[in-house]
Order: sequence, then C-alpha cells, then structure tokens
Amino acid sequence: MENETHTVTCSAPVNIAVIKYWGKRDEELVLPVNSSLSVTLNQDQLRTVTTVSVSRKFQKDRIWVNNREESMENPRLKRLLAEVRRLTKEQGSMSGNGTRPPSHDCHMHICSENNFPTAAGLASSAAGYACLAYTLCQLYHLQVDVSLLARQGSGSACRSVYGGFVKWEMGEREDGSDSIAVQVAPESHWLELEVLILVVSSEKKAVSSTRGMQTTVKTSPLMKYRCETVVPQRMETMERAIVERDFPSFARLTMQDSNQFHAVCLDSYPPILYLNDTSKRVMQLVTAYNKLHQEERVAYTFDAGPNAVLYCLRETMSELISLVTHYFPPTPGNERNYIRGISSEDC
Ligand code: 2P0
Repeated sequence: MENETHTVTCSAPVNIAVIKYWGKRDEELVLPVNSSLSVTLNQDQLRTVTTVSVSRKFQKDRIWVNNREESMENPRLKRLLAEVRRLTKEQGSMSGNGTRPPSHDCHMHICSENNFPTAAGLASSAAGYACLAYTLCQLYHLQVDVSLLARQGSGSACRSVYGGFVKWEMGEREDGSDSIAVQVAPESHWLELEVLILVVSSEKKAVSSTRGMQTTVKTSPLMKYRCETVVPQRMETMERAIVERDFPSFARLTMQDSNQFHAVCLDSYPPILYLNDTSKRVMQLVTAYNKLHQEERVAYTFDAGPNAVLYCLRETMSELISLVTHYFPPTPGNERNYIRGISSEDC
C-alpha cells in the first residue's frame, strides 16, 4: 500500500471563443473583466491528453509537456497543485466506490500532450489546464467545480471543461467563487454547426495572452467601453442566437467580437498585433462570400494569433473548403494546414 502508484489519464478539448475573454480584474485569481462564450471543438482533432501519477517513491513534483520536461516554477501551476492538495486534505475521504484517493503529501508526475501546435493561438493552455484540473479531480476524488480550478490555471481553460456551447460568467465576488463556466447548450443542440481551422502559422506568438491583456487593460480607452457596454449585450444576443440556432446572427456577432478584440489590441500601447496579411485576406474572402449570398453563411474568428477559425453550417462546408483551398493552397507536404472539426463532448 505504501509504495502504491495511483495513475489517471484524461483528455480535454480545445474551445474557441465567439465572445472573447481579454483582460483580468484580478491576476492572482484569474478573474476576467468581461464574460465570454465559446464553442468546444471535437476531441478527435484538437485535444490534450494528460496523465498524472502519484507515489511515495517520487522525490519531487515533475511535469513533461509534449515529451519535454518543463519547470515546476510556473506560479499558476504551483497554485493549482497547492489548491488541489488543500482540497484533498480537507475532503480526504473515500470515493463512492470505496477506494481511497492518494495522500495529499505525495509527489506527482504530470505528463501532458497536445495533438496540435502549442502556444500558436490555438488555445493550447485552455485544453491543457482543463485537462490537468479534471485529471487531478478524478485522481483525488475531489468534489469541486472543475471549471473553478481550471480557471486558476488559465482563464479560457474553464470553458473547456464542458462540451458544446459554454459561457464563462465573470462573476462579482472578490474570491472568484462565482467566476465559473456554465453550459449554454450541449453539443447535440446544433450538430450542423461545423468548424474549419486554417493554420496560418504554427510559430509561438510574440506577445503572450497574459501579457497582452495586462497592456490592454492598462492602456486601452476602448477596452472600458467594450467590457462595460458592448460585451454584456452581446452575451445575451449570442446566447439567444445559439438557443435558436440562428446562424446569420451567430456569425455576425462572432465576426464583430473578433474584430473588436483585435481593435482593443491595436488600441493598446504599445499596440499588439496578432493578425497578419493572410489573416486579413481570410477576413476579406469571408466578407465577399457572405456579400455574394446576401447573408452570413460563414463566420471568421481569430484569437491571439494569425490562425483563422471559420464556422459554417454543414451544407456550406464543402463549398467553403473548395474556396479556401483555391485561394490558400496548402503548403506542399503539410496536410495539417486545415483542421476540420465539430462541437464536442465534455472532458
Ligand atoms: C478567449 N483568448 O476568449 C481569448 C480570445 C485569446 C483571445 O482566452 O492569462 O490563455 O492564461 O488567463 O486563457 C487566451 O487567454 O490567458 C484567451 P490567461 P488565456 O479564448
């Protein structure tokens, strides 16, 4: 029993926001300045798989990400593990099936792998921290809102805990206990909604989201208007568009919110530029396509990087792929230029 090793492996999907999270009111607790809403993607295409082992034989905590050992000195990682150990000590009982969780004072080995480019604006930290929080909750049999734990690793991670359409309510309390993710609709609600990701670049981004947000909150006058006036209204309209499966409204709001997110980045000082010329050409192509059809049939959205995420209904997808491959032919030998997915299940 003393030398027993407990091991749990879980996977978590990526989520792509349609109403963007950008800016914190509390850096320590990772509390946002506005609510956000996202679509969780299909785990077949974009996911993190994490294994955590706990044993008295381990000399210290260690972590490997994509087969490379990383430092444990990351403050968010340390805080998440400390919180899990505190809860384990507090709750420390049996699980429903009578098995005892590992002790809070053993060291752990964490091994995490993404099947997509890390830190290139493809929400790798979201899937990574959601997966770690969920795996730890399983391993230690914790009774806790997993999204609350995941949020403390990386804000957007709280939304990857659920499948389908998920909102992160910014909350009001100072301790962050009401800053949690809530499912708006399950993946089965809108199966016709599909996603195409155009990997414009898989290089690591120049300005990390965490640092970019700090600059925006400190320096952008537009940001204040965005979080006080624009986002609260958009959250309601977007939720309604999803519930009613109203694609033109969903698409219009998605593009408007992506545009405003990049506008507040440009409004920051020094300015933050995540889009490149290819991203802008994708925006122009989608705009021209929608204009031709006199309604929104495709939506683009861009996170903290140049990669484009396109949403459309299934009936539009084959035409969209023909269009995209015509104007943006894939790089020879790189079949991962395009990633097609649909909405996904929970962790
Ligand atoms: C989002 N992004 O809503 C927005 C859109 C990027 C652009 O959430 O500092 O990696 O770890 O909380 O979660 C990226 O921010 O930042 C992000 P931290 P995170 O998906």
